[in-house]
Amino acid sequence: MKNIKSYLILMLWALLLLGGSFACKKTDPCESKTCLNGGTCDSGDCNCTERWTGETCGTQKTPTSIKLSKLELTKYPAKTTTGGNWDPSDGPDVYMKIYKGTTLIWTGPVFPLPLDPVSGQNPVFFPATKPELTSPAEEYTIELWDKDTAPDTDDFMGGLKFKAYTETNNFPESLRIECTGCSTGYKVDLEYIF
Ligand SMILES: [Ca+2]
Repeated sequence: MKNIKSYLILMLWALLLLGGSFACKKTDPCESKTCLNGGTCDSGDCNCTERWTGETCGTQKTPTSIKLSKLELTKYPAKTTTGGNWDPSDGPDVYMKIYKGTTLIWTGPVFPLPLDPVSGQNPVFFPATKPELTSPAEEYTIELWDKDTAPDTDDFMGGLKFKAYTETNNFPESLRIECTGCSTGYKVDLEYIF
């Protein structure tokens, strides 16, 4: 009788140990989960960083707007379309404009010096009020103008259409708005706002 009791106690311990070991074998749901783009796993779910969403943080979140923090002029015409000088005595004094469709959304500061097209130096603008693209996935137009004094009106030097955002562009820090054969070119730094 005593042996049976000891046997039963032993069996009970064996069952408890077995049960315990099964409990320990419960796998971590994060072990088989990969969270992309800096996302972290918590109980099998990915916590994504600001810019990303989706099951594994692999889908871009569309920013609410994009600000242009730095605008570099990479190309501009030395002469007018008729071969004349922009200004009689020196190079053009330029500024940029940005349109959404036909609506002017931003006019930049005039570059402090007349441009010297042979210098090879790209004029760079750090606007106090940054242009803000409030519909980032839509098309905008950037234009270059030569400032003139009244009664002369400012001269259009060239412009390009651009999109600062696509669903798969991986959030570049800067964007080149350029094309072969175009009279003007731009490089802009992008700030994403969510
Ligand atoms: Ca001028």
